[in-house]
Amino acid sequence: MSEKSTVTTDNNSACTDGCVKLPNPHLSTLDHDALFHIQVPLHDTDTLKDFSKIKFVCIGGTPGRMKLLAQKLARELNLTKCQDNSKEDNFDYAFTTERYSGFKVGPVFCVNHGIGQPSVAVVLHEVFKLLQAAGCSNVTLIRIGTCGGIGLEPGTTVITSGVLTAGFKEVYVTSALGRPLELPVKVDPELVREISSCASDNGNLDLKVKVGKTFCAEDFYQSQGRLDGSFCDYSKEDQICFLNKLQSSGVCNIEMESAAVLALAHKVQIRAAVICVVIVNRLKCDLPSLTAEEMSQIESYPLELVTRYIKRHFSKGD
Ligand code: R2B
Repeated sequence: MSEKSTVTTDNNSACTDGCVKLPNPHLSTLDHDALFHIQVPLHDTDTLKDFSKIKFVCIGGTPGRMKLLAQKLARELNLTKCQDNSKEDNFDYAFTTERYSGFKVGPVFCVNHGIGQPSVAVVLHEVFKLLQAAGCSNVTLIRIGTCGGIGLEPGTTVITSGVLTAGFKEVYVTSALGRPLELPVKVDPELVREISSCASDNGNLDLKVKVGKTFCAEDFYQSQGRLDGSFCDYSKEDQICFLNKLQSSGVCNIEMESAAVLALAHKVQIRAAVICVVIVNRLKCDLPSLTAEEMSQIESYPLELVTRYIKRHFSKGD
């Protein structure tokens, strides 16, 4: 293989019984292994037993949002071992490192991933290793987050039905051994349908949900066609042309992690989805202009949708 070549691999692990089985032959030969960034003990039998029942991993940018989700799930679904609902932090397990924070409530593990694909890739490698070590099976991964809308107003929740990255290709571009590596990004249409059907599950809050393609960018500024970064190498006309091209390609939102999440989950055969709420209509402006209250209201929509989805699963006795 030449140093310049781009490799596309789709050699997934074959796991027919739903158990998490990672496609890395080296793992079983290591003298010592640890989860360097999340620091959940990989060899503690009590911890692994506790994690063995995980069925949902929810990830999102900030520790605060993931903590809120874990608190909401604990409150509304009675999922924790500790039945004291008056306790705000009703978690079975929680960790905070310099990099990431995680909160486990019953069969749901909520973890923050920071900004961008490198950050989400690091935490996902470690979460996947934890799931395998704990002997988990039939796990669903859901990213919840915020995004820019293409012709969509703030408050619309987008469920990703396909991802385009730079070059308008449906691949996650990373690297291995100094060579570019392209991994296919796969969406699970059944999961998208299941999640979107939860939009009207609760009469109190009718969520405005749109299913559509996502553009996954490497950066918040130039990669997303903004004019307000510290430098900008293109004109306003170029920006309009890019945003129009996104729209004509069927893209309805822009964020920064979907390609890595869906490609890495596919690589280890974990079903996954991405749910992001629009905080700015990029066809109108670059900068979100919501008040703090509007922002926290809007940020709660993906949390509400994922809670309804998980609630449905447990009410079906899954
Ligand atoms: C949405 O919001 C973050 C940038 O502000 C990033 O993580 C994303 O995808």
